[in-house]
Amino acid sequence: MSTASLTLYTFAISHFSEKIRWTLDASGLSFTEVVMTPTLHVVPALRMGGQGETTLPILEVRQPSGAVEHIQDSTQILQWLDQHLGPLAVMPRHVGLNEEIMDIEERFDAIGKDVARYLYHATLDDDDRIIGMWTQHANRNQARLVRLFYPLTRWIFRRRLRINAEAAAQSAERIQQALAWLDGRLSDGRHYLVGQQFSVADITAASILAPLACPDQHPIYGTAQFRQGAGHSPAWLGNRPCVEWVRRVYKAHRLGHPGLEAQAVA
Ligand SMILES: N[C@@H](CCC(=O)N[C@@H](CS)C(=O)NCC(=O)O)C(=O)O
Repeated sequence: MSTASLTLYTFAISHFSEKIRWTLDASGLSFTEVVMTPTLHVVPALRMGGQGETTLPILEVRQPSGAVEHIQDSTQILQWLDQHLGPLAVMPRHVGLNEEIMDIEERFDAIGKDVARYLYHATLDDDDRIIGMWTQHANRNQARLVRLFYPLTRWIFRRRLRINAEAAAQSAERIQQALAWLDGRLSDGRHYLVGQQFSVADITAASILAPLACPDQHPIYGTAQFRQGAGHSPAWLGNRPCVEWVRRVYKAHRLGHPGLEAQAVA
């Protein structure tokens, strides 16, 4: 099994992709990243995932025998990695710890869509900005296609992710509840969310909140261009302890990622 090669299909801007990219890096598992272009990912994701879903990340596992398996959904990928290439240091198997870690993973996964909806609600009509972010790893023809179809894509995207003022306000509410929970958890001065060690609980919370906390080490969210966008500095975000914590976790633990100069396809 150890000789299986791993390919991770991602979006550069996806916080769920970041969660797995970070887990692989933190676990010392080498992988090739294929950064996909939103819109053009749909057909390959449906084909690879095989369950009618178009979401990334998807992990491709290629055995020396030539057998290929695809795992779609970040939680499924974590479990697969731990079962087949683990035990992963970031997923300690001690019964109590493991349950707590996976509860926190689930808690922050649950607001992943809210973070996306909240931010897209503020920016989706800024065509150049969104197309620019979506096509950073696209070739010229792919970028042209994305631009050409953007009005249609935006229409579909708005409906699929329910990007409207009312839903965005509800998302902001749910995000604030998660931030309040995190502030409470950190109020005893702890460094890590579970026990004394860095784990998938920290990776998930920090990755999912990265688009709001904009840590310097994130290749997209850490850029001045992203930070200056609308919706990134709501009053409720402020300098709350959990936002500082996300930045500290990134600074301390998001080391050694080679960047996103990965192969870009579709
Ligand atoms: N439950 C999924 C959620 C992943 C997800 O929502 N991915 C977004 C990007 S952050 C996506 O692929 N959106 C495009 C689509 O749904 O086609 C996971 O944990 O992997």
